[in-house]
Amino acid sequence: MSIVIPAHNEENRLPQTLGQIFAFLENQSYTSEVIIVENGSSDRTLELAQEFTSQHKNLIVIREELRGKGNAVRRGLLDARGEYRFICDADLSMPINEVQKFLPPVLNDFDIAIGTREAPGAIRFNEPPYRHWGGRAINLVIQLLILPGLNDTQCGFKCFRAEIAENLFRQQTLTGWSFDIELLYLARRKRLSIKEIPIQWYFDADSKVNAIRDALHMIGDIFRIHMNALRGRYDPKP
Ligand SMILES: Nc1nc2c(ncn2[C@@H]2O[C@H](COP(=O)(O)OP(=O)(O)O)[C@@H](O)[C@H]2O)c(=O)[nH]1
Ligand SMILES: [Mg+2]
Repeated sequence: MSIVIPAHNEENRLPQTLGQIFAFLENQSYTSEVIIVENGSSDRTLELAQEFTSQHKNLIVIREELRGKGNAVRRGLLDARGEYRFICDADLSMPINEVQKFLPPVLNDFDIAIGTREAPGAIRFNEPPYRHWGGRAINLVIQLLILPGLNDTQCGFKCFRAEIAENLFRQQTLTGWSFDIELLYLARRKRLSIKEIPIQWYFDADSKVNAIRDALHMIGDIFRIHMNALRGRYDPKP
């Protein structure tokens, strides 16, 4: 398995996350790698990540020149070698044990498994109401225009089978926070199976999301995907 962590100014949150991930992986029967993709940080995220490589041979640290979470995730998922490729936010806002719900033998026969904070069985801890209702409003627009039926496209924990990742991420055009919406839209068009996995999720006040600016940008991106689709930009090349 590959665990891909996009990291931007994460010097405070990354050490604990890496400690928990490696402790978990050491007890698993499968082989694994962890890929940190850093871009645009103004703190010591890159140096700190590189220091960890001396203790962990299966840790790869990448500096991506292009900005944005979407660019970082694409780079990591395409460089990864795992049969299963798991995107994981640097704050590990989901207990690492939950990863097992995204993998065989617990989960079988899927192309993409996405963490959801909205399905029955999910638990959200400490999320402020403004963030929750802001997220719900954006999800409404996403469902109306692009992805009916998916209640949480933005959760930072998603697992792709290798060939699905290779296929989808090459078609990605969005570079920022909304990249998940485009990927899931592409997946729907290809009739891939998307499984929603209810998770435990802990809100972290140290979020990199700027509620107003990023929400407006996401609304713009949602319309961009909608227009791209109408213009046939996602159609298979002849
Ligand atoms: N590499 C990279 N990672 C980013 C960028 N923007 C956000 N991230 C990462 O995206 C993840 C989610 O960010 P977070 O602040 O936890 O967002 P929230 O959980 O939605 O509040 C974290 O791992 C961030 O470091 C970026 O521009 N580049
Ligand atoms: Mg977070």
